Amino acid sequence: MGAGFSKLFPLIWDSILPSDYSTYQKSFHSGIVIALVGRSGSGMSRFIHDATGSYETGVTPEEWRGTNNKPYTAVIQDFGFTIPGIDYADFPLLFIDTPGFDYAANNDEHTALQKLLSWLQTCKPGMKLDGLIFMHNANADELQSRSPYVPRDKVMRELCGENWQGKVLFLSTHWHSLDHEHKKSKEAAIRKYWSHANSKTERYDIPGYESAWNILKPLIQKATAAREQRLEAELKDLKIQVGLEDGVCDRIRDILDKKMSFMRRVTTNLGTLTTQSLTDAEKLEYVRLNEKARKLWEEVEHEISGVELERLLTVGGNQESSDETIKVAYVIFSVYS
Ligand SMILES: Nc1nc2c(ncn2[C@@H]2O[C@H](COP(=O)(O)OP(=O)(O)OP(=O)(O)O)[C@@H](O)[C@H]2O)c(=O)[nH]1
Ligand SMILES: [Mg+2]
Repeated sequence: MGAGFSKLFPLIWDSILPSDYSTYQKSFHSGIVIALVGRSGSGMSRFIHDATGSYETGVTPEEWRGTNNKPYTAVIQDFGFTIPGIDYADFPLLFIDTPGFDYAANNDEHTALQKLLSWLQTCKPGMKLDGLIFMHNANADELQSRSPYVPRDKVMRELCGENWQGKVLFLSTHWHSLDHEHKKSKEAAIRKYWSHANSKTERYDIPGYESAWNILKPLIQKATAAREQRLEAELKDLKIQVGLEDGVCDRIRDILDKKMSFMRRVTTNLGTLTTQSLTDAEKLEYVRLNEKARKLWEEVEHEISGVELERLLTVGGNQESSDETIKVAYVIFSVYS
């Protein structure tokens, strides 16, 4: 019963239950999703490696560079990450690495985004990006001779949702090998090239863990805040549709609030040199929170009966409940009946 019920309100149960990487395999996705597109060799895979400390095999090896004009990342692929010591359900971060383009005909930002969109629609239907990073190697001269990039609003909205501008970032790499004069002209070229995008530009000056997280953090914090709102909405639905008692709802909300504020703190520390992961006190706090969540889960499972779920299905729940929820409920019910 419990596992099925958790599918009705996935975010809540994902957040209060300790879980493992199996959540990553589930068909719906409630995680934080960051995709990278760019010129081949601009450093997309390297950026994922810098942030996660793994994914080494995704990064172009020395011997490949200059000997092959194909992108090293051959196909679009996702790479799941969580903060070491934290369950994936609590920090479900998914990077999407894409093969670089080369600015030949039909092989530029627009084609890369179209391929990314098709991939998302096939592999992760309904998923919207929380961050879309355009990578660019500042050493390259191509931008000077190209007309400014004009984003296609429809594609951007399909990829990132409304207000996509705040989720998009132009990130330039390979600055260390440029002298002062060259830096100035490259910066001017980037400003011109990106002038229609209405999104931020940043420099990835010193490649590594700290810089990568400083770039990711605002995107992740925004995504986390949106996730919190969705959780709050799920809790409201849970209360109305299943008729959970106020006391139980308050306790679920209390655990969610505590976990959210704990995660906000841990997320803010990402990228600081001293806090690579959790302190001993944070580890203990996290274990206790999860223990409390587990106990609450057992109580809720006890409290929610098949009769209530049946009522939800036959009466149709609250008028405001979405068709989607009812559809999921039917699937679950057919599994349990
Ligand atoms: N990110 C980054 N990489 C750099 C920088 N300077 C040199 N590199 C090297 O540039 C190479 C970029 O490789 P990848 O990240 O694999 O390239 P990619 O953008 O994923 O390109 P494809 O997979 O070929 O499309 C790596 O070997 C980096 O070590 C820098 O300032 N930033
Ligand atoms: Mg790559």
